[in-house]
Amino acid sequence: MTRNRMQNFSSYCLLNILISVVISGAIEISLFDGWTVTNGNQSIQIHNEQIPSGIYTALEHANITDSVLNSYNDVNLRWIAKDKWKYSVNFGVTEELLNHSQILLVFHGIDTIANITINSQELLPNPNNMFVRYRYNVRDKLITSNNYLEIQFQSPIDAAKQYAAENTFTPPECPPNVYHGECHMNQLRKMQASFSWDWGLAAPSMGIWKPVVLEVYDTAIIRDVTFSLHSLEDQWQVDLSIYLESGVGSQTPRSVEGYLFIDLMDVPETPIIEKHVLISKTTDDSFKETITFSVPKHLVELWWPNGFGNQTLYRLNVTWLGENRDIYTNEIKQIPIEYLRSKKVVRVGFRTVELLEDKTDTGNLFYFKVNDVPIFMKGTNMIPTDILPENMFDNEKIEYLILSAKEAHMNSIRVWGGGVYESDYFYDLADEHGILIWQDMMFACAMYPVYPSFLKSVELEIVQNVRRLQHHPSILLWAGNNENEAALIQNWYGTRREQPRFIQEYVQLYRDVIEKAVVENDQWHIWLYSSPSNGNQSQQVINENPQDNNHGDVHFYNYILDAWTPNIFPKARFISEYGFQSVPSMHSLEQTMYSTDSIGDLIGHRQHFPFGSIPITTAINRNFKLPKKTDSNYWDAYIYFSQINQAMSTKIETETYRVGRFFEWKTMGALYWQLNDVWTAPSWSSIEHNGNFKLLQYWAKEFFAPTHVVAHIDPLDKLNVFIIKDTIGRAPTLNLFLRIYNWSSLKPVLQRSFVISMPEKFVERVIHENLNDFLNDAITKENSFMNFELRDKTNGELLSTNFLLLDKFKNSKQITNPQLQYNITNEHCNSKTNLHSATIEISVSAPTIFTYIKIKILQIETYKLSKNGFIQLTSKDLVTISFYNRNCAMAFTNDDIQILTVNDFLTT
Ligand code: BMA
Repeated sequence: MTRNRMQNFSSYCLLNILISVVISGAIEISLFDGWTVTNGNQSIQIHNEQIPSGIYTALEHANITDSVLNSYNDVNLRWIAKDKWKYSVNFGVTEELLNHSQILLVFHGIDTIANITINSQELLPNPNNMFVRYRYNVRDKLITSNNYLEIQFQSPIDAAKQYAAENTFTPPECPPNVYHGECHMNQLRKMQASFSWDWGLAAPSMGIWKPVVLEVYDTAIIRDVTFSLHSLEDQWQVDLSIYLESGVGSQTPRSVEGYLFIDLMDVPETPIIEKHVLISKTTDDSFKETITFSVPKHLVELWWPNGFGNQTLYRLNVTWLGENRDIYTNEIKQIPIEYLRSKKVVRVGFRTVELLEDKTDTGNLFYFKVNDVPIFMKGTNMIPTDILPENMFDNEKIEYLILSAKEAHMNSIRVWGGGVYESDYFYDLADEHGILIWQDMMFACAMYPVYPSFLKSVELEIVQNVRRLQHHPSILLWAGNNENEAALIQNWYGTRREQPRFIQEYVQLYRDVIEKAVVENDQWHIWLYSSPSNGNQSQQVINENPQDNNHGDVHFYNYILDAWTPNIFPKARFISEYGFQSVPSMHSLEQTMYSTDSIGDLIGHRQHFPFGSIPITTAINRNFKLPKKTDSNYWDAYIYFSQINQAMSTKIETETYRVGRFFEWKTMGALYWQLNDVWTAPSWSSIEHNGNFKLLQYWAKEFFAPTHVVAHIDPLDKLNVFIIKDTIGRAPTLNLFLRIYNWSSLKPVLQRSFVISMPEKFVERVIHENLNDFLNDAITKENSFMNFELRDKTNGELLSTNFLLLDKFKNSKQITNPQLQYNITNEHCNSKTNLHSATIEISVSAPTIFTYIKIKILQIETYKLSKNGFIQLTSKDLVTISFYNRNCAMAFTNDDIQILTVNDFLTT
């Protein structure tokens, strides 16, 4: 994937060359290019750096260091984060520009503790929150010819240490040693995972991660537009809040006067609203105007989550036209229109969302309805798209992740609280593809300070980000934090000795500051204090047991029990995190290693989980037999088995939750941990850092299928087969085929078919029989397994396939050498796009377990197979492969791949 650093922002200004463009109406000048980056003792100077830029990226661009993601560079390059760095730029402005009333220097994102001067004058306040936009009035500080802007960054490691020493004890102080991380991340309003996590490296960057611009205008500009809907009988009532800005601090005028025009552009039948307004300043220096109007329901289509309908979006254009007057003296003045006008277009969708928590005998349900339809939320949790924040605007990468989720039939993603509020583009794509976003606020696995300036900064962070993101139809809810309530109440970080203080501080932060800021800016979305928590019915900020299966959402991790057995999983309402680690492919590991590195040591170094790889190895040993550590195929086998175990355990767990909707506890959400990775390391991800799918991602497409067949054996040895149908509308009549195979033959030993007319229900149990009734001399648990196929009876379309193992592979008898052979055919390469694809034809003579295509060539970074890790039950099967950026002159041959199967390890 290529890096595309500025796609999300307009970038128009080269050093000392000013190109003014009308963006959102006001004149905006981007200070994009020509920055110099210098370290503390000035021994390093990098010229012509472009914004967004962080220090690790700048050094890599200048060929001073290699990537922090390679080899042991996470530790070896730590000196970067311990130094102080300066970003500086020279720029000129025209005489004409200096005549305008408002000239603001706007930093959309500074990472993190910085001091800014322009022409040697300090700009205050000093930035200390990377999630906040900082604006400075520079009208009186600018000169025409050569302005000098300098941003001095303090090492975040030092700053965190210093704040921790100055403030009251706020645990956890340091991450576990195996993280190779840094301490006191919670002291800074910086991406929490940048100091290390159990899946990620520490790369505590410094820099400018979003654009720096000069905003020039004479009246006001529109910063944000928030949008809320009320569903009335045949109308949508739309409530808009329009937030304007004019200057900052004492230079903000007391009021602004002008016209607002509201145009729902894609619904020409709705009239353009024009309103003359005189708006007074609010306490936060903005100017808020609310406008309510209605849209007849028949004129617009609903917006639906993926799998339930279309994602129809409408552009809403809000334009401001200020009066031709001086904003301070009110004197009439001739002002060019571009300095009076500001425009903001947001895309909106028409949908309702509700959280339902109906009372039951044991507690409360917890589920969401969109447009009155209960939605089983299928999806995953997302960690930051990159460990370096300036790289989070790689739109190709964002698109790849969202499309991969969509392809796997997901309808939801939780943006986890240890990362960042993602880019506008991320939420735009979620809107377009129907991915509901559970949005955490950026607080994770820690207690946080509550001193007044910290809380003020948090308040600003929440207000700005809620106003920025609120209009997206994909946003489902805001949640205050990740696991901080559970951590506090279960004493994860030694808070018990001062529990009353920590409880009081928790309430202060999440209720009095964050919730208040959310509600003041957005009453349309659902608010939850934490994940996991007990939902809203409990009406508690802190609950006795945030992990209560009968209330709200839970996070469930199991590293001890056998996760291939469904009955170990909680009977919970909504599981917003669960997952298993695996090791990334050899192909990806080799891309990140130096030739001198040993693979085992590197995996060990990058395994941050405090129990190490013990859970992975234990699970592998439960089901497979690893080669000896000294054997040459040990790591290949380990990687392969770890990925099977992850895929299989997550499949069984997810299917258990999907089936849970059938039972009285009515599970209504399964978001596995985690979609993506920030580097190539053992982790819970289903997509590796370079975009390659682990087996789990291939399998997710199957276990999240909208219409799906699931078979489980319950503790009483009963075979239960369920049909799940997530879609709305009548389901077709279905054909269910149950086949039993011996491991030794491609011919089923038993076949039964059922005709099922699916009722309106979303889950139905269609078989509930003793397993023993299927067994006999020819069909034993050790020599057989079951296969299921679900088809549309009318047109034969295959809707879902599944399998059920009756025993552990280790105990199985008759697993046969399948005489696997493969051949590459149909190779195509488009020399313009370099899009290269081929078909892998695989022939076998016996059931072949979890056929795994391993790519050996390193010249391609990302590849995608049509499936992987599948049970092959036909003598010939075809898998297509596509890869990017591979030179067409290089043929793709049999030697470029290797195929592993479980059979290889069980038959001798
Ligand atoms: C949960 C998450 C993350 C973590 C994951 C795996 O606790 O919220 O903090 O990475 O589990 O341990």
